[in-house]
Amino acid sequence: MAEGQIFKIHSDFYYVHSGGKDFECKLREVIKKTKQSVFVGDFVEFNDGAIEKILPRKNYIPRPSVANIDRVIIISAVKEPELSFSQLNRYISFAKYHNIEAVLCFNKNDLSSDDSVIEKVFSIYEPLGYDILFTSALEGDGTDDFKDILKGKTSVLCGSSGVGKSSLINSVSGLNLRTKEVSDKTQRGTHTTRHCEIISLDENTNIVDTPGFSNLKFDFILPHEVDKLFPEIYQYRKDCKFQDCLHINETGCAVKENIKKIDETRYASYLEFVEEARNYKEKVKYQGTKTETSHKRRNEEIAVKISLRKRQSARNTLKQNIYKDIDNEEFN
Ligand SMILES: Nc1nc2c(ncn2[C@@H]2O[C@H](COP(=O)(O)OP(=O)(O)O)[C@@H](O)[C@H]2O)c(=O)[nH]1
Ligand SMILES: [Mg+2]
Ligand SMILES: [Zn+2]
Repeated sequence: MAEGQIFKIHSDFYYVHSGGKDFECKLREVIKKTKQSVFVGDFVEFNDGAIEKILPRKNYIPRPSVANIDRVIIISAVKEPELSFSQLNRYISFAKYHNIEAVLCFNKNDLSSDDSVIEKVFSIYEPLGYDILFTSALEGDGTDDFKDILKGKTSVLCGSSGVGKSSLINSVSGLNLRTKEVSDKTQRGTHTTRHCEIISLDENTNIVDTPGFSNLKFDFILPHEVDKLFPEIYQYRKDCKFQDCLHINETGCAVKENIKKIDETRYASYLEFVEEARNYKEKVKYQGTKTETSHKRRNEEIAVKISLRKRQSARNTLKQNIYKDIDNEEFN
């Protein structure tokens, strides 16, 4: 039995990297029967072109799904597109939720001569403990640091379209990923991202090429759990008068008492995510109610039973979504 890591999945085929070689594998029936999910990045035991066992995961990100990541590198552009702190906080909180270390990279530094952006970025994110990098894929500034950051790890790059993810990868890898400027004609044969795939830069350094994390919404977490994603807010929570305080306008809220110490854009993001989490809570509640009314006309007694079961399962889903894959003690 050999051990290896899945680097690509294509319909029924699983491509496993092991001992410097690549193997095309299928899943053994036993694994199919368990309905276990199998992700790019999973370490597996395989034999004769058949995967026998999926080894425990360190972590994973869903949609697009990829497992066993060392870090997420969040790429923003300082300009074109304009730097969005809201989007940045979204990625940061997402990585935190999945208990994955994040590094912040600000690309297209050649387009800005405005040091206030740099200062603002450092003043907000350095105290939170993030590694911060300013780069220009175009001019090659900071790309050595970018290369160093990747070294010896498996990194997922995320960031909005057009910030320069492909350009950065190209600048340090000798790969030729498609960038926006390439015309339609020449795109053929170059790399386009539809599925997650692990690209190996050397034996210990991998980047995961993903189709992107568009429409990331905090619709899988309860409103009063959102503060755990913001350490600078969470530190005050124990002093709030109410245990389920959302730190919005409750009396005796220690967060509001210390609001001047919290960056405005961070707090704005916190409120935004709480709102999304609220919508989710409502949606789950509504699913339960709807079932109840539609069954009422037929049989009052059955209806109540069904709706209760439905509600319970909705609640379970809610809980599962929250506690799924969280190794972080803070969340348990
Ligand atoms: N000025 C400048 N343009 C860049 C830089 N990096 C990428 N670009 C340009 O930004 C556009 C989007 O880059 P791309 O790598 O495709 O972004 P992606 O969508 O994040 O993969 C392309 O036209 C690149 O040439 C940079 O550091 N400076
Ligand atoms: Mg790209
Ligand atoms: Zn509070």
